[in-house]
Amino acid sequence: MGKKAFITGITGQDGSYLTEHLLDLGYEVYGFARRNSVTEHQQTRIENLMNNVDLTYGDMLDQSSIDKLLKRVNPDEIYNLAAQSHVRISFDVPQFTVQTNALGVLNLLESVKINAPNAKIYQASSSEMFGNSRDADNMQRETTPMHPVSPYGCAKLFSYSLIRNYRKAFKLFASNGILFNHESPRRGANFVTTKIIKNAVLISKGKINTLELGNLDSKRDWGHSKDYVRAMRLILNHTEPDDFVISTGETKSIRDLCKIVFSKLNLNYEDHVKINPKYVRPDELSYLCGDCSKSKKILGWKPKYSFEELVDEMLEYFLEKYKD
Ligand code: NAP
Ligand code: G4F
Repeated sequence: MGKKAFITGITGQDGSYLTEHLLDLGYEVYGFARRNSVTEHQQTRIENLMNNVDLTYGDMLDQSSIDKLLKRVNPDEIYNLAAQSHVRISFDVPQFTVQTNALGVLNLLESVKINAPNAKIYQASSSEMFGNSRDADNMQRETTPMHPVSPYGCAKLFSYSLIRNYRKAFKLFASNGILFNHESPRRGANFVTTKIIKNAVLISKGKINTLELGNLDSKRDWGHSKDYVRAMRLILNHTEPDDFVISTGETKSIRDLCKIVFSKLNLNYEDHVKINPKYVRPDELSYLCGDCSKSKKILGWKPKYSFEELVDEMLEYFLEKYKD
């Protein structure tokens, strides 16, 4: 019988790719879905997998739902991907963000301690935890100080610390993946990559004329979600629990991304992109570029997708979607 994996956040971008990856490897996959008034919305990304996963209603804020699943399944591996994952929105709903992204992880760890103490736990930690901190070589790595600049980043830093604390204090196999931005055609519509690529395609088809954005000068290290979910499994299958940066080591500004995407569609971004202060954040993380040497050396992980291939895949997806 294959290993049993419990994925929180299974309906999200990473949850859907991780499910496909684990099913391919022969795992049994269990997941939580939250109640949504439009049920179909909950399952859009995993529609094709519904016959192969065990999906139950649950929420990180409802510890009884976590307890029930862990008692019933006793999973070998737990991937905690559930989060209010939008940084800008964490300024609008800071309490919900902190409850889910921080206290939700505490709920999970407490439940694991009692109901499944031998399960290995992966925590979806984030490069947003670094804030505007970087090493002398302009990169962030596992040892770089963390000074988050958003409620999202603060909550993720709390959870990151809790994972390390429970690892040491209670001997849980609990690991952090410190993942830099990763994207795909399944990325939510209000993250900057999808927002730029989808709207540039709509502009190229004459359906709209303008794209409103916030800060064009921040820089991000963008990889592909498919590569990053492979890393999650490697992290849990390493001999000991530890913390790992997953990144590409390349960085580009939002302006660079606009230029690249619009020019692929034979457009000039300056004719269409307008700044709307509503998309500028109260505080901003201006630069990310991750050094993943530790993951390369210890896990043997490296990304397969280039930035160019990521952009092309997302462009093809939206060109096909809006072809008529
Ligand atoms: P995503 O697409 O926004 O997915 C988030 C998932 O969490 C969704 O399934 C969502 O369910 C679920 N969720 C939200 N609140 C919940 C709650 N209270 N209880 C249970 N489930 C809840 O995010 P993603 O891009 O896949 O990211 C996965 C994880 O990695 C997140 O923790 C994110 O913070 C972290 N991360 C992401 C990146 C990145 O660049 N993508 C980088 C570093 C870290 P609904 O479908 O019901 O909303
Ligand atoms: O695409 P973003 O919203 O991603 P952000 O804030 O970097 O967060 C993502 O990556 C984190 C890892 O570093 C994850 F932990 C987190 O869950 C999420 O997946 O914004 C990227 C950049 C920012 O500097 C933002 O200010 O794009 C800038 N930006 C400019 N105009 C915009 C916009 N971002 C969004 N979402 N929308 C805009 O109109």
